[in-house]
Amino acid sequence: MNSQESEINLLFFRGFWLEVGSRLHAYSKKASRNPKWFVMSVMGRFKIVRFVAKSLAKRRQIQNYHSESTASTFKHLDANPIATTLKKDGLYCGIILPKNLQQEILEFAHITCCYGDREPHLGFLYSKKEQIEKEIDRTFLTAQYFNTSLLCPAIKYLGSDPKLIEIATLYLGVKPVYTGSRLWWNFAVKDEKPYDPNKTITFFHYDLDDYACLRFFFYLTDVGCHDGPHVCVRSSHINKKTIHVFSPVKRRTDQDIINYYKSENIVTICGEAGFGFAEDTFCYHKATRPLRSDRLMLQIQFAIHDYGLHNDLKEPSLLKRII
Ligand SMILES: O=C(O)CCC(=O)C(=O)O
Repeated sequence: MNSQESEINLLFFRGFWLEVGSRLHAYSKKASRNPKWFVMSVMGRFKIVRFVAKSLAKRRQIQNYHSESTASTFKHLDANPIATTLKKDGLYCGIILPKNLQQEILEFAHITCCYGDREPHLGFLYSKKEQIEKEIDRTFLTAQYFNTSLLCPAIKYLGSDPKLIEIATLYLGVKPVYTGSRLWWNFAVKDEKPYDPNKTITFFHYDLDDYACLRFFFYLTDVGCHDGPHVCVRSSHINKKTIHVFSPVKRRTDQDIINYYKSENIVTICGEAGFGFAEDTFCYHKATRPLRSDRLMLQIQFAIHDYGLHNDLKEPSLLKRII
C-alpha cells in the first residue's frame, strides 16, 4: 500500500468511526423528534419490510397524473420507460432541465448566500468564496443553500412538476410526497491539498430516508470527469450483500463495491449544465472530488412519507453571514 492509499484508508476508517459516533448522536436526536422515522431507519433496510410498508401505503390513481402531466416542463419525457429502467437499475440518466429554469436557479445561487461546509453561521456569496477563505484561513469543500424551496420559485415549481410526480408515482407505486430540495456546491480543491471525504460524501453509501424514496438530481454547472461527477452503482437498490444489509454502517470502500458489483456497474455520471438523473436513494452512490471546476447540484426528493427530516429548511434567524 503506498502512502496516498494509506492516507485514504486512514481517512476512510476515521470516517467510519466518526460516522458511528455522529450516527448515534443524530439517531437519538432524530428519533426523539420523530419515532416513526427511527423505526423506518432500523427496519427499512430489509426488503420484506419495504415491500409491506409500500403495500400498506395508499395507492393513488396513477391515471390522474397522466392527465396533469401536459402542464409539465418535461412534457417530452415518457414516464413509463423511465420508471421501468429505474426499477431495474435504480438509476435513469437524461432528464434535461429547461434553460429558463437552469438560468433562474443559477441566478438564485449567485445572489443568495450559501453556507460553508453546511454550517449555518458560515454564510457567503459564491463570488466572495476565495476572499472569505483567505480572511478566515479556511478551505471550504462544500457549501449548501438553505430554504431553497421557499426562496427560489423555480425550485419550488420542480417539487410539484407533474411529470416528476408521475415518474415518482410509477416508480414508488404509491402516492409520492415531496420531501424537499437541496442545492449545494462541491468546490474544486487542488490535488495536493488534504481532502476530508466526510464533508462532501465522497465514499460509497446508501441513504435510508424512507421505505421507498426517489431523488431527481440536476447539474447546474458542466460536469466532466474532473468536476466531481456523481457515481451510482447500477442495480444496488435490489441487490445488496447480506452482511451489508445487517451492518449498521452504510458506507463501503471502493474496493468492497468493485468486488461485489464489478466495475461495469459503477456509473460515473457526467453531463452539461442542465443534465439530470433520477436515482433510488437505496442504491450505493457517492460524490467525487472536483479537481477542475466547482460543481453546483440540485436535488428534488420524493418518498412515501415525509418525516420532516430530509429538507434544507432552517430557521432564518439561525443563518449568519461571515461578512
Ligand atoms: O454530491 C453527490 O454527488 C452525492 C451526494 C450524496 O451522496 C447524498 O446526498 O447522499
